[in-house]
Amino acid sequence: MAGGTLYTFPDHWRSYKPLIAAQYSGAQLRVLSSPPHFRFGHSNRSQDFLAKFPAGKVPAFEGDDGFCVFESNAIAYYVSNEELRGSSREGAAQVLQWVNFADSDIVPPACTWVFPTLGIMHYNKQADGVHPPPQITAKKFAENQPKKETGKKEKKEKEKDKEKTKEKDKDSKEKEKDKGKDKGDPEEELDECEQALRNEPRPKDPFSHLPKSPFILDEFKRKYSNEDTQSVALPHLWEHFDPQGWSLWFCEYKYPEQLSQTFMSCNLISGMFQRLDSLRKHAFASVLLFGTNNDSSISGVWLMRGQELAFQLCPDWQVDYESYTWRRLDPSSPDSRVLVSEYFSWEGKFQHVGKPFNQGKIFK
Ligand SMILES: N[C@@H](CCC(=O)N[C@@H](CS)C(=O)NCC(=O)O)C(=O)O
Repeated sequence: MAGGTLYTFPDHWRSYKPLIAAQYSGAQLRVLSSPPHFRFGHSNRSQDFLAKFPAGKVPAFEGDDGFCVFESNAIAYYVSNEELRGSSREGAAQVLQWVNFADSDIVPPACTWVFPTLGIMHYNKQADGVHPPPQITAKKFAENQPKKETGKKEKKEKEKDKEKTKEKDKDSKEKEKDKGKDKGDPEEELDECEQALRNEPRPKDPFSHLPKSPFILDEFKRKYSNEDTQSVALPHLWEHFDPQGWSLWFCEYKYPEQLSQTFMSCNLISGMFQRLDSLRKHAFASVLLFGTNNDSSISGVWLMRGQELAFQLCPDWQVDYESYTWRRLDPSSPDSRVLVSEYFSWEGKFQHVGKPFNQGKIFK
């Protein structure tokens, strides 16, 4: 049975297709639709995500066995069972027929009709005329389908429901028209994706509570990137460092015995940096790998805004930091200065490490 993770945003109607199929087939789907695990508009644009799903769209499915597939219909197909896919060639063709029919003939007019009532788009009279109302199209087809017997009582209930729905549709359409009248100018129209993005709570700056600091991280980064570390960047750091607004930390990877190939250890470091992308404005780090295959360790020095470990301020930043031990460095102590100097310049004795420097990565 195909089990795995479905990436989406909350209540995304396209995701209902795989979710419903999974309900029928018994496939186990884990849904990641909100932070810290998945944030629509961010996570689906990350390198990690794009490597697996080049279209960068949701829903997207990652199987427990690593198989990745996007497009809601394809995912629904994959998590289905034989009965849902059609067990004969004819059955399978009919399933495909209805899937395609829904996409081409039901979804577009349904969007034109339904999105305005959801407040996703404004009512658009012109567009409304382009497609026949979905109820009409679908009704035409439904009428031609072999009918199932329905009990009298059930029929009556259904009739009542139909009437109610008609009334509601009329009401909301009327309201939408009135809304349209009030608005002289056509307003910005959002499609459902834009709407979902807009609905995402805007991330607040996790450092907004801190008083302004005279230390400008970008200036230091520029010195570090363009000039000599020992003779220019480090003296600049010590001259301008603001110990009230910023802090320095030493970190060590907790599980060196699990580090095997050095390229994998490097991926571990770069993976962490990637996941911390949104912290770049507020932090700088040099994280180094020591030793060689099957005998290595990772440690580094971080410069970050505030007096707390910044990772604690935002759930998105908490994936990796607990795999490290953290020690605050006193910027006025000569030992700390040596440590910072060695880690930032990738030169020195690294006495506490006991393994030779192998390579380093800079977070900036
Ligand atoms: N045909 C695709 C459509 C998927 C799609 O367009 N998804 C939009 C959300 S509605 C998306 O992920 N857009 C990416 C973005 O806006 O970042 C399907 O059925 O899965």
